[in-house]
Amino acid sequence: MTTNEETAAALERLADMMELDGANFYKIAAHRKAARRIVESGEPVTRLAAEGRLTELPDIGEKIAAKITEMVEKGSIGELEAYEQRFPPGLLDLQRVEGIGPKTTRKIWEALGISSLDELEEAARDGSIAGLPGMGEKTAANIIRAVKRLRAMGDRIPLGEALPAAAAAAAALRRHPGAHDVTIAGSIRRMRETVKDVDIIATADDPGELTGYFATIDVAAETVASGPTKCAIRTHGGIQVDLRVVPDEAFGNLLQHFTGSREHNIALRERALSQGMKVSEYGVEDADGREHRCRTEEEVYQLLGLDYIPPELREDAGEIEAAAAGRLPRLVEESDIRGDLHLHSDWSDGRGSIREMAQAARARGLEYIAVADHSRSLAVARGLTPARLSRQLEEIAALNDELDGFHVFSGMEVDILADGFLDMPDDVLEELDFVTASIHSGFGQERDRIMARLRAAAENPFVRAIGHPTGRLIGRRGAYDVDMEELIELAAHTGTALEINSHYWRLDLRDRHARAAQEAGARLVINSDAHAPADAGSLHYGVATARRGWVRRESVLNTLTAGELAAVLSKPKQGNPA
Ligand code: DGT
Ligand code: CA
Ligand code: ZN
Repeated sequence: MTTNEETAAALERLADMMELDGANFYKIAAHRKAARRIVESGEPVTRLAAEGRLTELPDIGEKIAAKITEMVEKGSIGELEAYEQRFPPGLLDLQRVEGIGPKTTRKIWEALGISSLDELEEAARDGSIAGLPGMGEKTAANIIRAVKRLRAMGDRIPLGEALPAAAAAAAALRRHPGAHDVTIAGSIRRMRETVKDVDIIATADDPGELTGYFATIDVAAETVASGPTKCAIRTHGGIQVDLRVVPDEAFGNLLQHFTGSREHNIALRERALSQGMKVSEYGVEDADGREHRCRTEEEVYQLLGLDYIPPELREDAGEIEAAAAGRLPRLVEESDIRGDLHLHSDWSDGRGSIREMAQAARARGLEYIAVADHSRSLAVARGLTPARLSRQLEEIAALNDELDGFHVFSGMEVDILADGFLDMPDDVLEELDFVTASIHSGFGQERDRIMARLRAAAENPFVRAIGHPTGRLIGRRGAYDVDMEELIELAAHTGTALEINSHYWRLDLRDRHARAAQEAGARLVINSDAHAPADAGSLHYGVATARRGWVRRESVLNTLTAGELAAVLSKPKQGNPA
């Protein structure tokens, strides 16, 4: 039976082949979007195809639905098979290497016959890549680095793909009448940016009945392993989910153990030993040798003489010492976030009107947004000229007259151009409420050039925030060469906020950089970078990243109310003394 994962993979492969073939950009993007929707869908694609309901999924039209149906019925897509005759499959691996697009892949393949990562790496080392027209030593060195990064990601899955699958599996388990506590554990509970698999801990009337049921839930495409208290399945999206059913009286011990991290657990165990205690997944033994089984994690930490440690902090990064001293931070929470200061509308590359984006934010409990469409140099994103921007301002003003209890701030995600200038004159930026400046080009520049650009942006009096400050895309693209210490310093003394971009590919600033920024007194802002109304929920990932970075509410600009923020924005930027 064809799984959603296989179908999505076939569509992705088809899109990759189309890229090699130089096909139309929108056609390729449509196939990729469809693949994502299939992975996200909780329903098996076989059922959707059999019932003729594929086009009910968002972003799936008749043409792509026909290809999916072909895949479901024949196990393959004819168009893809034809491509596979033309291009060796290894070319797709080359395309995944950062800095090598489809054009370069074809060039390298046609010139040197290279069609695998190993061959590519060798050719980058032995000078044959550097010898190709338009390439050089620098390209070859970049290729070696990029291949290394690609291999390091291995099979880890971005959090934003694993979490929906984990939530669906947990929800299905909770619907079983014999299930008591069902909790996601492991790296997902800690909200690590990538995860290997999903761990779920549960208690139940009859463990064997729950594990047996687990293998039959809609989310499960296949059973990987099963036993009386354990069961592992793979979802239609190809993600492994491990369920462990544990006794009620030790639920707290087991949840604590399987939440990890391994490093946190080891440090916890060592600290306990040094105080004459013991801690394991079975219980806590106190200094008098008495064994305690804990129903809750709170009891585990309490017995060890520690304040409760939120899962996002459990990385052995000082949290145990802080908990022992009663000095854990009060972390920012999703409900603290009052507004979203970076999202796009259909004025540039967004897929919702400003009104729709505002409504989606409002439905999520926010009280304001700032529209941050792209500036003109980003032509692929239909970036705004000053003239279009001024028409957008009229639309925003009209919308604000109409909205009650919600405010739309004007703004822009202005491009920091490769030469260091901003893509909009100061007299235009000055008219906007909230300007975010971001780098979208010149990623390969030397550190000095990158820093000069970021410095110019931070020192501009009208730039309130730096968007996705390192530009990394998890597993896909490395950061540009940012001196993080210097950027944080600049942010703090110019009063420019650093963004934690919530898109699960970005999570940029990442956790430890957010922590350093807070320590240096820089402001943070947690934004969705939403391109469609449905993306409003992504703030969850940004907040989790902030929490992993020990970030408190006071450090986050958009925890201010609309009125407080307006008051801040009515005055010039204010930094800390250098
Ligand atoms: P990952 O790689 O994203 O799946 O990360 P985790 O943290 O979910 O790791 P996983 O799934 O291998 O194990 C889940 C938790 O179980 C882990 O965070 C801590 C605990 N655990 C697993 N193996 C060990 C171990 O050998 N020693 C200790 N102390 N804890 C372990
Ligand atoms: Ca795990
Ligand atoms: Zn951007």
